[in-house]
Amino acid sequence: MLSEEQSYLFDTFGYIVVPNVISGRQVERLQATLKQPTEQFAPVAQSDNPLHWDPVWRDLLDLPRLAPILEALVGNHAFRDAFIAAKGIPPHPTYRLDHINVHTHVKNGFSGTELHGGWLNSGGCQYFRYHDGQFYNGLLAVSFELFDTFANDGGFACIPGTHKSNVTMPEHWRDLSQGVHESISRIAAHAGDAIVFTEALTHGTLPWTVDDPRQTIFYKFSPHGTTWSADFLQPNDFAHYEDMGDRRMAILEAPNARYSGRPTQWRG
Ligand SMILES: O=C(O)CCC(=O)C(=O)O
Repeated sequence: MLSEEQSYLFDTFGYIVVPNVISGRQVERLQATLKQPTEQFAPVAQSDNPLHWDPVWRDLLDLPRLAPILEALVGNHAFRDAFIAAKGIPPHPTYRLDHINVHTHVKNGFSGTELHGGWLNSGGCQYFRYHDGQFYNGLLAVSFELFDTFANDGGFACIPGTHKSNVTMPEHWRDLSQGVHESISRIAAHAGDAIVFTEALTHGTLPWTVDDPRQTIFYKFSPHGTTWSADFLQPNDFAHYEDMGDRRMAILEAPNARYSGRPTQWRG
């Protein structure tokens, strides 16, 4: 569930900052076990996926403070309600992990990225919708800052409200290395906080102008039946880890409608 404030802010701005989602000890463990930056371009071998690096990376799949927020923003509300009505208990998470990005390249002198986001160029998978009291998001990013980003007034930049915009952004605002227009918000966060934003929002990375480090881990979640990434994880690659319960395995299931009798169930 989202609180009343979170619901209002996410609907209005397209993002929320959730404080203290991971503990100081987890932040230290993530810093200590981070092996390499990862992106989809060029693709990282599945055997090098961060979920293999240390149990703490698998803990991020299903955090107690985040799971209800993901269910409210990405989950399949109709499926969940029907399951509860029939069985009296909630189903496993009705959303999936799409991909993970690990960013370590933002250092003093980093000039910033281009603003991007929205559904137009995504083939439809980066949508935002609100209908009948429920949120629907095609790709939801959760960014975990491993260091405070207050030093640089934020690393994450966005234009709040653009997840619902109808008019194209002035093109000369796009390249943040050429200047950051005053309408672009700088979103600061403490280590351990999570910035939760819809990829329907126009967003990017600010120029980084201080010596303080920035390391950010992005876990991006989709509805169970859709995908952004072409590189689906195989749940059975993780089944041998003792910490991988059914909830975490469900989050790794490849995109499908989750119909009964499907051949892709995580435990054979
Ligand atoms: O640096 C950031 O926080 C923004 C990253 C970004 O643009 C993205 O994940 O799509």
